[in-house]
Amino acid sequence: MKKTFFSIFGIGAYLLIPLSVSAQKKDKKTAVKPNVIIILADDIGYGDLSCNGEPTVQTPHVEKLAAQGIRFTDAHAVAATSTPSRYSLLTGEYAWRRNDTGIATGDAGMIIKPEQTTIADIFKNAGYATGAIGKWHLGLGDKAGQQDWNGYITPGLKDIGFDYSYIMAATGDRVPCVFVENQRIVNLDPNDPIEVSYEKPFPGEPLGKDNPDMLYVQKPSTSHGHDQAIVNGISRIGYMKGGKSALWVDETIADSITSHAIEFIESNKDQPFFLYFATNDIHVPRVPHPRFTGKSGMGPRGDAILEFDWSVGQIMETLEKLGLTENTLIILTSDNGPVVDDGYADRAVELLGDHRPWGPFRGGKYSIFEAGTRVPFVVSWAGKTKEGVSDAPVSQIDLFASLTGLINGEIPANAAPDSQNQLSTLLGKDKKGRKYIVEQAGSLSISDGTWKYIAPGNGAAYDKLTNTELGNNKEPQLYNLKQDMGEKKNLAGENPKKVAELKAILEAEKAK
Ligand code: NG6
Ligand code: CA
Repeated sequence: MKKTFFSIFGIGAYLLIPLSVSAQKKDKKTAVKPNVIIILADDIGYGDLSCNGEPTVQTPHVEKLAAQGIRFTDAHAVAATSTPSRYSLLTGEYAWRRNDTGIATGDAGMIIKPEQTTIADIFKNAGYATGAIGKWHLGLGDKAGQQDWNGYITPGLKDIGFDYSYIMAATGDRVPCVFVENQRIVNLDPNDPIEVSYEKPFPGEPLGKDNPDMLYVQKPSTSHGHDQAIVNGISRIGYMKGGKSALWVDETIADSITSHAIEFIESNKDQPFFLYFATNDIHVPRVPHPRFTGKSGMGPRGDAILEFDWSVGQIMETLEKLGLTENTLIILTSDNGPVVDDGYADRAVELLGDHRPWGPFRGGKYSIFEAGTRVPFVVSWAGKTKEGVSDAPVSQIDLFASLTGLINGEIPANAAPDSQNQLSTLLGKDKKGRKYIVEQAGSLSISDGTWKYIAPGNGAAYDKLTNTELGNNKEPQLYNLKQDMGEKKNLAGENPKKVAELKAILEAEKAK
């Protein structure tokens, strides 16, 4: 038989069989578009996740994700606060190119304009289902204070590439304290319309600053700011009235957004999807579900980290259950560095113990020192990413072009001007990374992975309320991050050449 087979078809046919099988497999492989999930934490610092070497709070789900992917040690958010950071991630444009991307109020108009291209547009144009779930903080509607909160809020996320959205308009500490699903407030009773203002209080509505007795004892009361509308016994930034049936319950925010993320994944399991999952954890007010209360030994801040880890575990478990793990790329990161007291008396400072939310770095949220933007960053795609740790300089600004590269999408002219395709570094194929990382807080800085130059600025050097070294200085600063990752020794005086070189590159970047 064997002889006949070879004599009739020859060696070519012998090869043909395995060849055609593998060609088929390959076709199938290239036809399958990977799902992409960006998990964006809020205010989680480099040292807050146990995968980064701080053993004080255990985050096993993130550890598992990191163990099956790549953990980056020199990864940056573009800015040290939420709005500019998120703007940059979603548009691929440095937020500092615009002057309206500072921390947004809860009634800000939509900062990303419908005519702009977002990373969600790229996915949508490539045939993906797209969803944004969780914290938004990039404004809604046309103009500040002009939204139709009781009707269809437009423009909204549908106009910038997200087919589905289930969001908090701004932050947990800003009104309106409601979920907005596909541009309508969830559970709103038309007989109890909601009103929102950032200008003046509504007569008759109690405010935190005059009614400390109304703030629940078991929930954090304010330590600075946050003394306006009282919602669920917690006073917030901004004024609101009505909408009682629509108010979120702080303890179940994580449950609510996580279950919506799971539903989104389940309902799109048979087609490629892009999910932007932005947690409320661990932004203030930190009010995790009672099942996490007391579990970290560090009070609500530590408990909120555990809740974040739980959400990550839920997403991973869902993918596993649906058999999607191997076809889903997950990027886990944070919008900016950590802060301990961010305005609520939740005992975070007192209970911190040995925990270092900022890891080995200086500064924190709001700061131009490293901890402001050097954030946790894990890229995980089971079987596709090379497992390990990478010290390549990477930035969230590059997610736009890199993910476009991943799905063979197209970036229209003028879109994502600052984003570079860094896919091979992100997938662990090389450790090149970005030549320069630009960071934004009070001023701008630029780093090549070794040298970091901080442009002089007039801002305060220190913020007493949050106990943060902001890093601003009227003099230029230069640090050697390889030898001095804690940015203790300003070498600008002894290395004027390096200062001039990095300054020129930063100036050229600004002039683009
Ligand atoms: C600050 C708030 C802070 C936080 C931050 C934005 C006060 C006193 N402080 O103005 O609590 O909300 O804005 O944080 O109001 S971010 O992570 O969304 O950028
Ligand atoms: Ca933040």
